[in-house]
Amino acid sequence: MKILHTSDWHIGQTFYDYDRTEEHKHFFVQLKKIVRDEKPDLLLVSGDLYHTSAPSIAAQELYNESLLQLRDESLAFGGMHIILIAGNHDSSSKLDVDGLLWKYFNANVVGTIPRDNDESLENRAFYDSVFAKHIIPVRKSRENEVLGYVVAIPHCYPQNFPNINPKDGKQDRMKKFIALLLEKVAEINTEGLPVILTAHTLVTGSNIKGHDAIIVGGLDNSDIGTFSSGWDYLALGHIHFPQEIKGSNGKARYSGSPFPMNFEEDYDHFVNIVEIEKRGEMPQVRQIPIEPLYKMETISAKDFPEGRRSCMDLLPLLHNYPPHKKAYIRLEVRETGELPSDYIQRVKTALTGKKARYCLVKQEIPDKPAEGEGLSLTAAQVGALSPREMAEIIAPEFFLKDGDEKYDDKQGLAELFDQAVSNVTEQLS
Ligand SMILES: [Mn+2]
Repeated sequence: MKILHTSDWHIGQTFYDYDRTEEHKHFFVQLKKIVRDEKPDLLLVSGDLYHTSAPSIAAQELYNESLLQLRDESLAFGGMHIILIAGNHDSSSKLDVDGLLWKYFNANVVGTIPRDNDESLENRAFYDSVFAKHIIPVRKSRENEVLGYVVAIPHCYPQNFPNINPKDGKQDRMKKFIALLLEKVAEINTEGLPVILTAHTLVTGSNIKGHDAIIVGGLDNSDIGTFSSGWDYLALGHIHFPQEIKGSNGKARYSGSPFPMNFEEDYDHFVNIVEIEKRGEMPQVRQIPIEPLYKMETISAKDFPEGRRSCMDLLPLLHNYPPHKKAYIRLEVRETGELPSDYIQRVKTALTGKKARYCLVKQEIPDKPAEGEGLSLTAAQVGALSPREMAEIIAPEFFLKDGDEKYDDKQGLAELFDQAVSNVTEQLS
């Protein structure tokens, strides 16, 4: 079985007010060519299809059109199965509704995980519906033979997984749910076909390069042991940096997002081609690079060899910026005080007529002030801070006093803060 694994498309993202539709289209042109060249049996998308839970009409149109075109492309070589799961950015219930129609195009969209008042194993009807939704036999077309199985686990907070044993803690719920699905697959997979597990989650110990600590922080980490055994490839989504999970022997991987979603993601991006013939065989994995339409470019005063230079010294670099180069531009300046009031205007003027898109100026944050001195941040500095960075500056300033043992646990405080932000984000989403 040949699988094209990708994730974290984030269709409909706007970046500093710039619409990214053109960039997504550029990605889908490349993805269609990969489908044409590689002829996969399965296109597997591990969550964050959309950037927001209420995507615009234009974003939904691009999603529908692209999936239909990918499917049409596959008809030339006998078809391919398409399987998509919800990520934390998606509206899982909305994806379920759309999925009612997609199944007629040999595409399974797995949004929510069913729940019931009685989730004990005696409730056979409930678990039959769970197995029917989350265990997907892979077929090139709806009439074809089964080539393998996908166990699909959409994004779900650990406490919201079915409660097989009411005494279980929240992390155990997820682990037992996945183990139950894999046991069921083992029972029906009498021919020894390959088994693929897909999930949208943070696996403990993965490289979170490019992600805000808040988004991936908190307590919702899953140890690789959470995914039990009985699968040949674990197709992960959520982390945008492509990588294999340590301790998985190369069998568990984040494909990564197809192009950068922020300035920290200016590394190479890929989709994965995975080949597995039989249950228990090592998957053969190849990464196929995706060329971004716009690059992420940080122009920094730190790059001057002479050290500290004025923000004004960056302006000639912008004037000389190649006019046809497509890039998002972030400036990093070393000034800790107020910038000249016309600075942003001068930056924009320097880029006039060029393809480059100005995004922001990131100012260096001043060192902790001496005792008695107040902390002062400019508006630009505040705007460039993440909630966690803000808390780290504010907390010692207002709440922590020397020798105050109760609040001296920095790590503990940071975790509490992450948890609070994650709770709020959950309520808002
Ligand atoms: Mn994502």
